Amino acid sequence: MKRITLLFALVLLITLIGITGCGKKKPTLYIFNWSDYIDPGLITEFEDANDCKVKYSTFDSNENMLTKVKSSVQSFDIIFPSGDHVSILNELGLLEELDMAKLPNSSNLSPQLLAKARSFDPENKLSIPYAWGLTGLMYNKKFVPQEIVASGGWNILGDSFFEGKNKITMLDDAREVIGAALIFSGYSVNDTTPEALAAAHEVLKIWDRNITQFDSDSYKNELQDGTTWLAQAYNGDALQQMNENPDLDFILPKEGAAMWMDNIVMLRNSQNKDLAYKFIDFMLDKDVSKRNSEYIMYPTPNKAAMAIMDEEFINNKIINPDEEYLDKCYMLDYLGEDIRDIDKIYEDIKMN
Ligand code: SPD
Repeated sequence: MKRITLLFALVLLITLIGITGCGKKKPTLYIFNWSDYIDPGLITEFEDANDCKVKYSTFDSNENMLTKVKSSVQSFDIIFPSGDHVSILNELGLLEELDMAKLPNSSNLSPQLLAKARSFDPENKLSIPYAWGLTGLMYNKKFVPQEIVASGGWNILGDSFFEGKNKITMLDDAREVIGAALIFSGYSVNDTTPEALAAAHEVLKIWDRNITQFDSDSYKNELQDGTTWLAQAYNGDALQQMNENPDLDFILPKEGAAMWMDNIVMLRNSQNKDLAYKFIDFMLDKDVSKRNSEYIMYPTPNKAAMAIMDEEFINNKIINPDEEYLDKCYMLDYLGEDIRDIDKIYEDIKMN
């Protein structure tokens, strides 16, 4: 008799849960983005407004992102690759073609930056430009004397002041490392001719005497505590650190810099496409985009957001350098098979 009552209670409970929706699992959106690249308050706001859960994970290089995405294609709904990797993900057949009717806020995007994005997404239908930036050198003024950085060029990486000190890092990113050496040697970051790559290789052999590690994340803390004195760094990441520590500074090298645009894409295998569209459109809202840009310290391709941005942000020359400087910068383009030549040099430098 007791057993029948217990069974009855259980059935009643299950029925009640079904009717009231209590215990119903909230829809979950899986997002994979660069580290330190979103205002976390926005994620909470999106969750509250849409009664959903966001599972947010981060990566610190396009290469790591690609390895993870390839090995677990059903793990993410939305990811944030750089332009060249939008092409790579598309070649692998992993991207969902976006339905712009579901993204009304996409009209906020800058036509000029959409035109730039056509170099990796020819019809602007696979990716939504999210942020763009430049790569330069961040250093700690407590350890690096002004005369060492006074030249203002990439040659600082090879300065004899650093010899034997093990105090310089470069990004763990083949395109950025070889790109810096190419620019210093007078070539574009996309030049893969044998002469250009040979020149970059020779320069890197010299710089490598001072380089302790190739790393895209821990250098941020290491620059604070003096473990690292000078590091190749993304401009917005540098500004985030400089806000916390006045001893840190950043230069955009005089020869020019690599420029890149990161984007939001939806994976074809996404299990939550409606929610993914809602999230992308939320990030495209001009007020949300402004808040996010001011938090991450990178300029946004959202023209409507840029129009309402605080003066301080607009006038910051690390965020918004003059046209004259931008003319010396090169967007990291998709290189197809030629990437192998870049990877070969990068591996050689890392191994020796
Ligand atoms: N913390 C965010 C860094 C974003 C850098 N993205 C672009 C890298 C291109 N090599």
